[in-house]
Amino acid sequence: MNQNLYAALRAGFPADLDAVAVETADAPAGQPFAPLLYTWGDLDRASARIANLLEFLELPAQSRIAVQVDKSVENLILYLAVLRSGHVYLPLNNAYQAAEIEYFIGNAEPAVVVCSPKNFGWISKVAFLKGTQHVFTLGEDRSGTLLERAAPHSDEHTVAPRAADDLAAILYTSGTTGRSKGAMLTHGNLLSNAQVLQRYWGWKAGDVLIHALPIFHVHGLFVASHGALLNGSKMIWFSRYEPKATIARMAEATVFMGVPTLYVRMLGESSLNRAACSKMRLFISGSAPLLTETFQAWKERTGHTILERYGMSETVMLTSNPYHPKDGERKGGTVGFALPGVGVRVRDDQGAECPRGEIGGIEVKGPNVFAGYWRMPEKTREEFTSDGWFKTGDVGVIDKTGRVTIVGRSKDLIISGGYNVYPAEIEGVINDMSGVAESAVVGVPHPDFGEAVVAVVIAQPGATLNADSIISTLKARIANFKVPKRVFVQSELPRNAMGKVQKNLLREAHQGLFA
Ligand code: MLC
Ligand code: AMP
Repeated sequence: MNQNLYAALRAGFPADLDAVAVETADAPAGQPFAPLLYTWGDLDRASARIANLLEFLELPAQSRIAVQVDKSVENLILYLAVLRSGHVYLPLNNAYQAAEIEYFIGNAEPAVVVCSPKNFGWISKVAFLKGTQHVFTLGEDRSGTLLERAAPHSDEHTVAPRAADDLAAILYTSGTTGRSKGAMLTHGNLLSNAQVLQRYWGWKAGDVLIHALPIFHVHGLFVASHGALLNGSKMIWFSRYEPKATIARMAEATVFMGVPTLYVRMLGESSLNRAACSKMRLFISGSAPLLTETFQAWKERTGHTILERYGMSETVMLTSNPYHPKDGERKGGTVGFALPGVGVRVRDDQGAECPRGEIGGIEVKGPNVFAGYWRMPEKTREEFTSDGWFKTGDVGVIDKTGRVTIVGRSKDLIISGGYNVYPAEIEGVINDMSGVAESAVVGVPHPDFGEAVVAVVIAQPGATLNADSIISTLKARIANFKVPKRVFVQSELPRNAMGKVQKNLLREAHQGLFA
């Protein structure tokens, strides 16, 4: 049987291909809003055209197709086209700046790059220099060369045969040291996880998903989109998140997925109440810790208990609070139980498995766990135990009933509004600025983003540094969500007897900055 993920998603489409699969809920930036309706047949035919274009280009097998565009339904269709053509989808956050893009393109060596028309000038230059043969454009408003070039191709296409362990996508995730690593996900990783979630979360006929997340990360691209596609469920499609408009569409929907910031922002709207959510059956949160106060406030305001789950780019979804009451209670502050087929264990520093109730490093195993980091066999080996479990870098505890609670991270990572920021990367960029001797980057509590990035910078002797100009220099060099919300220029960093920077003291000192 063809194990191509698209074949399985396609099998989930309803018999009536003229039914609406996606309805847009906002307009491309600066344009008047008129809803666009895409039927299931549209998704199939439009992805066939792009798949036929990719085949016409006679790309080497398993070519990487790198995509950095604004969110649109056509972007989703492009993803489906890459799957069905058997190539490898490589989504890039649209906040990434030139140096970041240069690294990803140099590392992944994509045969095709698709970018926004407004970025064609600089991205095509980078891509052609790195050996990419084809650069297409795709605008939020369906403009650009990709659709133009695909238009003459047939809207029928035979899905390329793929095995479960063939690559489907590469998702770059930053590391605690050095550069980003490309997590290689197979058709089998993605399909097994989507099927488990379809059952575990009780997807059913008549479900409608509000899709308000970006589609360049696991949460929006895989968890949300696959859920709806595999179940043949309609999506109400926001190209950017707007809390008031999202609440207004809940009367027509049943499922919503978001990072905690999306919930915090909706709680700030007076229109959020029980009546607005009366048709909804499931609110899912993940990608970052959901504060128990948000969990509680949501329950009080809407009458719904948010289901929190836990996952990673390398593993897709790992654990989930129960959907069905028979499987247990949804508890705030916990991430629930290992999903069916997923192994989760907690081990101490010596590698001994912790007794239930004791804290240790979370390790996981299962058909969802990725195939390794792209062209980094050493890194891949380091992140797996000798008996084949993946070390998540998260620290947690499993209770007697099997329920998992995350209590921290052994990796130096900040999660801001659901995006990961690695302090080592930001420190590296700051340290390269003239006049900087050293720096330390930490995350501190933030009411909107959960955590906010803060930098403490030390000047070289005789140099004068200005916090605002450090921020504006950073904005030109790294994605905006990585840029520190505040920079402090100090005379020294706190260090312990071994000379190691005491980041805990910096976090304590700036704890109340955004309170
Ligand atoms: C935007 N900004 C952020 C930010 N997002 N700052 C810190 N953290 C963030 N996440 C900043 C911008 O730099 C800008 O600053 C200002 O906020 C406004 O920008 P914006 O683009 O208008 O922001 P907005 O559209 O409001 O975006 C906020 C958001 C977005 C929460 C909607 O960040 C978002 O969609 N987050 C979801 C991320 C996600 O999907 N994560 C899943 C990863 S998968 P300035 O200074 O320029 O004005 C994963 C695995 C798993 O983790 O388990 O799911
Ligand atoms: P990413 O590399 O972007 O896939 O981020 C994965 C990381 O997000 C995990 O290793 C966790 O640290 C974090 N994460 C995901 N879901 C949750 C959650 N529900 N609670 C706490 N942390 C989470």
